[in-house]
Amino acid sequence: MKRVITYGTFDLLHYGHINLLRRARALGDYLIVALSTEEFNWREKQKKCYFTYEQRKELLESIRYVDLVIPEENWEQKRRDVKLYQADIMVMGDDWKGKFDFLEEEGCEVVYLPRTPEISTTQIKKDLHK
Ligand code: C2G
Repeated sequence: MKRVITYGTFDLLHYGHINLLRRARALGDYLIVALSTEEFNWREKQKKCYFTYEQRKELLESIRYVDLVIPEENWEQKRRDVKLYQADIMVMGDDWKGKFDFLEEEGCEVVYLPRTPEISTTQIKKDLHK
């Protein structure tokens, strides 16, 4: 049983997120998504979520590629998470390339996948604002 973990905000869920989740799940047999809490998003990423944590969690749990959703509350939890959840692979979009290589020290492979072009939550908000 190969276990994959990924992290993100997943606000205004879109096909770029689905492309990431589908490819991440395809690298193993079980996909854990660590979902950024509103507090973490605001404190660390200055992102204001449109949907609450519970709403974003419900959306993610309805995706066939996702097996478990856990909260992401800080930057430091990744080392603990990969041990606690016995993750074999950590997957992120390549906008994070190189940022999480330290997890290899915990025996967890780190894979950065190409982002889906032209779509982002920020872009959706901008377009809707026009
Ligand atoms: N993503 C993608 N293509 C897009 C948009 C997003 O592949 N067009 C990927 C991102 O690279 C990320 C995941 O989808 O791997 C979730 O994206 P966000 O919700 O924007 O997550 P982010 O704010 O980057 O938070 O500790 C890590 C952070 O929590 C990641």
